[in-house]
Amino acid sequence: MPFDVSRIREDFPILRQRVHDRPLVYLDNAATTQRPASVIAAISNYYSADNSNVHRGVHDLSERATRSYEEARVKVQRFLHARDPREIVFVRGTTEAINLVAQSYCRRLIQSGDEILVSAMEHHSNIVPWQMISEERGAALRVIPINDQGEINLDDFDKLLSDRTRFVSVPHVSHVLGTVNPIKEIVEMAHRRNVAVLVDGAQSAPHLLEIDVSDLDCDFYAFSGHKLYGPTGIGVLYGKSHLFESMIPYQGGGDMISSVSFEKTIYNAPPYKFEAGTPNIAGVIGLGAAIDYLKLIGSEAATAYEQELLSYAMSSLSEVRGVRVVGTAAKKAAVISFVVENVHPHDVGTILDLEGIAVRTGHCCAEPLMRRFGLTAVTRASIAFYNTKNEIDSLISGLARVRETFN
Ligand code: C6P
Repeated sequence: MPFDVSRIREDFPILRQRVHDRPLVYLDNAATTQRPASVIAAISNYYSADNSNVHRGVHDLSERATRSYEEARVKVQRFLHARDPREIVFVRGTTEAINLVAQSYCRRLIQSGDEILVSAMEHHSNIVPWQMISEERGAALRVIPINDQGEINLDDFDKLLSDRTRFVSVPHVSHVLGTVNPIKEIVEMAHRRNVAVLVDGAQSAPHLLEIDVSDLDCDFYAFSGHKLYGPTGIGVLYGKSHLFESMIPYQGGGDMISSVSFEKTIYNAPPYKFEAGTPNIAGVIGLGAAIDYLKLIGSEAATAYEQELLSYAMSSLSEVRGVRVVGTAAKKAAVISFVVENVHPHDVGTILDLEGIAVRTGHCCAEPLMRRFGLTAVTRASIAFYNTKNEIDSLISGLARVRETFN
């Protein structure tokens, strides 16, 4: 059955609006996606009917809230193909998930002279937490290079792996280049040296939609709810049970303990020992609703449709004079960064905005990657399954307007 995008668009109320008197063309999905009405309703229903704290009350409202919260954990477990719901920790987003691993796993592990490997295509969230730990522990951050298409060469990765390597953290999908990285191979190679791997899934969860952490065999996997058609302020850290068991939490507070005295605290079991304080209950429930929605529309059809839009956009862009795409990997998700000759990306973004088209411009939280390509900024159009070929055509016409303005 063909993917019925007009039908899908009806599920997203925000897409019906006009911006600067033009129909909104939302192509900033890598920054954050829009939410279907069912996610908005789930949050509203929770606050209207069940709002209460979780894991704390014996009253009915608290039990309902707890049930919905824990059901959402199971939905995430199934979405990621994790073995056990206890391998799912709720956090604020990918950034907090990475910081949790840096502080609770790596801090004790890393010694002076050790090395942590990241790639040249990282988001700042997958650089800075490792730099902080490296500086504190006297370790070094090493960078896996990428080629001009924006791909990791596994031989280069192999050369960097050594007896000093203690940890590897790489993105599944690049938020600037769209590259889909060979995670399974990277994990296999790191594991041969007993090195654990974190996968930054901020962009893969929304674009690949089928994530199988058991098959990838990664040790940690992080993603953000707001990029997966869910709420902001909620995200997920998957971790293998034996690792979560061995880790010491870096945030203390309510709900993460099994007993407290002034002399000693005994921590709760995972995942609760990493969820100190009242969590984002509405966010968790909204994320569960987003996963339900993705199941309903069929992730295979949605990703196939997105790939079709990607090919259409790439070939349309190749015909616009003066436009150069940055990131042309053989395996690519629907994220397209480009530069327009002699026009600053902020000017491109402003002119497109006047046409009702939302894109991201700037360094995209990837300054080292910009430098790798000799740039300071790009324009990025990132596609979701609710976008259309007509919207890609609008982008192309908008770029023609950019060229006219600056010629
Ligand atoms: N990228 C973008 O416009 P948070 O902010 O915690 O939800 O996600 C951080 C993050 C980590 N890794 C990757 C690969 C990402 O793309 C992001 C967020 C957005 O590209 C906002 S900067």
